Amino acid sequence: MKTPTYVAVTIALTAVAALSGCSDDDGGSGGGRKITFVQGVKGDEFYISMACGAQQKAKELGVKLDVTGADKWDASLQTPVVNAVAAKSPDAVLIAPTDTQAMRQPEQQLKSRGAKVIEVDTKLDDASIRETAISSDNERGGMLAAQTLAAQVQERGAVAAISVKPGISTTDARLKGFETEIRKHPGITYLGVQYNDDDPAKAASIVTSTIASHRDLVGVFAANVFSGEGAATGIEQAGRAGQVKLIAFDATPKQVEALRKGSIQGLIAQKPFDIGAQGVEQAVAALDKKPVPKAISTDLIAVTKENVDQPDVSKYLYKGAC
Ligand code: T6T
Repeated sequence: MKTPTYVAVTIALTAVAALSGCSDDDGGSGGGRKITFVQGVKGDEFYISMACGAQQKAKELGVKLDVTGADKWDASLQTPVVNAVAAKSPDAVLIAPTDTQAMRQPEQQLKSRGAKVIEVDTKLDDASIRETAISSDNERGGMLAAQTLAAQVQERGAVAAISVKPGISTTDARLKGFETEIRKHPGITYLGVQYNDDDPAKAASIVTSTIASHRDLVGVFAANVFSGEGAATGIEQAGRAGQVKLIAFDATPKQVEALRKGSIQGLIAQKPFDIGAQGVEQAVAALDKKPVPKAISTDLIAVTKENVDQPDVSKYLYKGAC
């Protein structure tokens, strides 16, 4: 029998590959693979923007992408979501684990069922499960926030911080960066951090009661979206908008509106769209057995009333839909 030529072999292989759902690297190397994105929480424009980036990259690479998440930031609610995803045996999963420890076992189950695990935004303490972790340099972001706040309060007075809960890799790193930096400003007294369980109403009441109990309070650092939206509301309710300076992480439409109104003085915007796109790209690379860097750090941008409408800034503001 005549040896089939290279071309014939290739065609045959491709046909087999297409049937089995894995491709032979034809550039759009996603070839029908299934990837699921498990957000930290649903309804958060940070993750909605991340899903937009992931969707766009998935389309480009010919990957089928599902997006899911729990209704509240809570590991006990995220665990059943991850278990349901594992049961569907996706080829890869992008996940923002809501706790550095409690989400280890559910992620291990994903890997045991053959999925490539890509951690986006947050990560576990244990690095052995993930292919890579893609996130902002959160500690540097916290330092940037402290420098911006210190300048806003002319290096004098008492400042406080507000965050979600301990045990979240991102907000813990932001606090670490903020606290390390703010302690270098001798004229400033740091009152410590209070937690709001990712609930903007709780954040608002924490801030109003802190203002009431600390007449010398001149500034607040809010470590994420709902901490920032709540803190802005609290400062407005206390009638101290613009007097008590607020620097918040993230840049949702509501946070940007508060920036324009003057109840927020600065935002540290992440690039969730880029994190999402990178997540899918690295998932496909891992599935193609290509080398994947152990960690990828994405940029941050400081947003103020002065630069918020500049094109190279406004393109990073978060969206409520793609
Ligand atoms: O700040 C982002 C994210 O980076 C953090 O891990 C959790 O909170 C947000 O989703 C905003 O709500």
